[in-house]
Amino acid sequence: MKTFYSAKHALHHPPVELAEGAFVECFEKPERAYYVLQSLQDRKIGPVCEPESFGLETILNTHDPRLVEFLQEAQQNWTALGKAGTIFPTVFCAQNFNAKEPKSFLGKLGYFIGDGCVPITPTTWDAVQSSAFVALSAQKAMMAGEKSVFALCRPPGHHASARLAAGYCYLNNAAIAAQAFIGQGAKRVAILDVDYHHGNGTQDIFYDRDDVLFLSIHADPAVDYPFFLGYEDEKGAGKGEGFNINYALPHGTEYDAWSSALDESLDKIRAYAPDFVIISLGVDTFRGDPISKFRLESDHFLDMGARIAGLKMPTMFVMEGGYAVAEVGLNATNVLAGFKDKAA
Ligand code: Q9C
Ligand code: ZN
Repeated sequence: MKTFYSAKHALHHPPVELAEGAFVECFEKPERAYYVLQSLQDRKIGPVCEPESFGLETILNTHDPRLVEFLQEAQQNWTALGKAGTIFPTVFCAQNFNAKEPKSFLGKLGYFIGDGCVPITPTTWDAVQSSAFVALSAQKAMMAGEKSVFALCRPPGHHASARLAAGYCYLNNAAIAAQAFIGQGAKRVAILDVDYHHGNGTQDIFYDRDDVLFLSIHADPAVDYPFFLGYEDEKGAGKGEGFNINYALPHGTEYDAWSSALDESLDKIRAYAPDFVIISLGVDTFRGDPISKFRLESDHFLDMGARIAGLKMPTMFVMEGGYAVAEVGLNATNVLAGFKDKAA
């Protein structure tokens, strides 16, 4: 299985994030990707390839051009205000999508950023763009006939919606790839999000569509991030009704219950018969994860990969969360190795 990876992810390494009322060291840090890369090289998962560059339109097919422009120009606007250091908003428009875009950059920060978990530094955009290019390069390889590919994206993407960055995510890599598949002639794409957190950005992007089936297995939003979306009664709207499926599980969930939701998800994907499957691969369901409360063991990720391979469908993995840095490599590559062994 080919992996796409760019060292440019390390250009995004803010000193702090805002978590529960305090500035703390970022959980989403470059070491995460280094450990995953190291582990998949040690275990010979397959060749590691550099991504190529793509035109901005590949991103604008999914994202509001104003978000992209905001991210590109944030640093110069911040500097123009006489400010230095990492950019954080202090106002938010509370996900009110009827809100008007303000003229003031300080207001725009709250318009385009959903929470205190998406710090912006002078080199954040370069890393964010390269992460999207990693996903698009993997998508292109799939389109050229690869049966499975791993996009080692960093920063992650699934909390970013068309116009809003949030939860360590700036652009939605999995959604950008799904849109590219559709744009290049795929009739149906399924996105299965196994990250601990609900993929609220991805859900939002495809909520009214039937050409992208979105399924997410995650912590109950009543008690965990992203808090405002991810309930099981969110089933899609209009043409998209029935094409959004959420499994909201309680804190403390073990693999037994988690894998039942996985099996149900895989049955729904089989019934949908997509041309391509995208796995939003977060491994923050691991019991040792510092910000999560599920109880998966490292070996369970092998079984997860094997069950996904049981679909026997072209499958692209896109890295999302996973913050137990010492084990993130083992856990992520266990999914890929479990998939590979079963698919072989
Ligand atoms: N005490 C992803 O896994 N809340 N994003 C952090 C820390 C934000 C997670 C709170 C969690 C965002 C891609
Ligand atoms: Zn997560």
